[in-house]
Amino acid sequence: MAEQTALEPVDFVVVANRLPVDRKSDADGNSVWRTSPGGLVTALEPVMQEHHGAWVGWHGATDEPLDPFEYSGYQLVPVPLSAQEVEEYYEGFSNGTLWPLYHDVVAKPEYHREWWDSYVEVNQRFAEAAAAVAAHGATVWVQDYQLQLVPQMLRALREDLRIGFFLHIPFPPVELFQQLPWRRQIIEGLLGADLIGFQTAGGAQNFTRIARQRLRLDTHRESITLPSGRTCRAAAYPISIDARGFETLAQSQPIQQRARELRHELGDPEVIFLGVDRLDYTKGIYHRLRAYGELVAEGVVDPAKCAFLQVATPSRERVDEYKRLRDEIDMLVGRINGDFGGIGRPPITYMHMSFPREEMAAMYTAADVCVVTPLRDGMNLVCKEYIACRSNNDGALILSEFAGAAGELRQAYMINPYDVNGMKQGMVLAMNDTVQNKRRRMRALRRQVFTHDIDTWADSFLKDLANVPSNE
Ligand code: ADQ
Repeated sequence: MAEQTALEPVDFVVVANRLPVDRKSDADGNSVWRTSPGGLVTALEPVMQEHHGAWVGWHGATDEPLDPFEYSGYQLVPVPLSAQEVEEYYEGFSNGTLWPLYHDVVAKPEYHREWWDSYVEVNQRFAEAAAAVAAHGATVWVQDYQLQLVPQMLRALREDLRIGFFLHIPFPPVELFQQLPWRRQIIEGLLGADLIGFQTAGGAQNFTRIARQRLRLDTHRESITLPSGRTCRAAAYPISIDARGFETLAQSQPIQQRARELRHELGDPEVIFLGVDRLDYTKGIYHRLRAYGELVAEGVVDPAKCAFLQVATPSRERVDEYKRLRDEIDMLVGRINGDFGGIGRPPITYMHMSFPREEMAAMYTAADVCVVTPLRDGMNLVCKEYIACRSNNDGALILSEFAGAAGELRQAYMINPYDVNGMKQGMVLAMNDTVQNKRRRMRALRRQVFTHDIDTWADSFLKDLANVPSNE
C-alpha cells in the first residue's frame, strides 16, 4: 500500500522516465500501485530496498502533481508532466526524434525545435527532483534516452554526487548521430556522468569517437578526459534477464500444462514458430512475417503442420509511424491467412495485446522456433527469455545479427532481416536441423544467459561506478 512520506535524503537514487509502478483499481474501486513487470525493476528492487533508496520518475498520468510516497521498502518520487510535455518531450523528441535516429534511421527522425525545448525543460525537472532527494555523496543512476541531459544538469546542481547513466538502446554511428541539430548538447549532457553504460562495445566506441571528433576531447580506450580534468568512462554492460526466475516459472506444473493447451489450441502442429515483440518498426515483424508467408506460398512450410504465433504488445499508439505499422501488419497477416489458411488453420495467429509473465512463459515453452528479427535493437530480452525457458535444451532461436544480443548469443541461427531469402533459409534450417545440433546450440546459449543474468548486469555496473575516483 502506498503511504505518503516527506522527502528524506537517500544514498541511492534511480532516475527513469517511468516509475516502476502502475496505478490499478482494486476490487473496491480504490486506486492502488502495483509493480510494473520488467527486468529493470526486478534487478533494482533489491538494491533499492537494501539502501532504502528512491526512484524518481513519471507516474503515467498528465497534469497531476503527486507527493513522494513509500512503496515496497523504498521511496517513489513522482515527476509531473503536462499533456503538452508528454506530446513534445516523450512522444515527440524521445520517440519521434531520438528513437528512430538511434535505431539506424529505419524510420525518418523528425527534428522540431519545440520538441527539443520541451526535452530540455523536462530533463531539468528530473535533475532537480533527483538533486532534492539525494543525500550528500549519494549514487544516482540515470536510465535511458529520454534523460540524456540529466547527468550534466545534476552535476551542475550537486558536485558531490556519483552519477551513472545507462542507455538501453543502441548509440548510433557518428555518421548518423551528427544529423541531430542538438548533438553537442546531448554529448555534453551524457558526459556529466562518471560512468556511461552501453549495451554493446560498439555503442560505447561510437560515443567515445563522437566525443573525440566533435568535442575534441582526449580519449584513451574507455576513458574520456574532460576540460576540468575529470574523466568519464564509456563501457559495455549488456543487460540481461532474471533467468532463474523464468526457468522456475516455465518448469512449474501449471505453465507446462498451459504450454500443452496452447499447442492444442493452435491445432497440434508439428512446429510452432513464435514471435514476441512490442509493436515497433525496429523489431522487423513485417520482414519476418513476409518471409514466413513466402515459405507458405511456395509450399516449403505446410500450414497444416506448422503454426506461426505472433504476439505484439500495443506501443506508442499516438505516434503516426506506429499507427502505420499496425495497419501494415494487419494487412499482411490478413492477406497471408486469407490466401493460404484452411478453416481453423490460419498460417499466422496474430494477437495485438499484452500478456502476463505466466502466459509468456507458456508460449516460450510451447514454441519450437523463436524468431527474433529486429532491424536494430539495443539488446533484445525476448531471445534471452526464450532460452531461459528451454530447460530440456531443445528449441531453436533465430536471431538477427542487428540485435545487441547477437554479440553474446553466437550459437543462435543468425540471420540478416533485410535478406528475405537468407531469413527463409534460416527458418527452414532451424525447423529441420538435427536434434543433436539444436541441443548443442541451446546448451551453449543457456550457459551464456545463466552466467550473465540481470543481477550480474546491475552488480557489475554499480561496482564499477563505486570504483570511480570520488569528486570530493
Ligand atoms: P524493448 O524495446 O521493449 O526494450 P525487449 O528487450 O525485447 O524490447 O523487451 C520487451 C519485453 O516486453 C520483454 O520482456 C517481453 O517479454 C515483453 N513483451 C513483449 N511482448 C509482450 C506481450 N505481448 N505481452 C507481454 N509482454 C511482452 C528496450 C530496448 C531493448 C533492450 C531493453 C532492455 O529496445 O533493446 O533489450 O530495453 O534494456
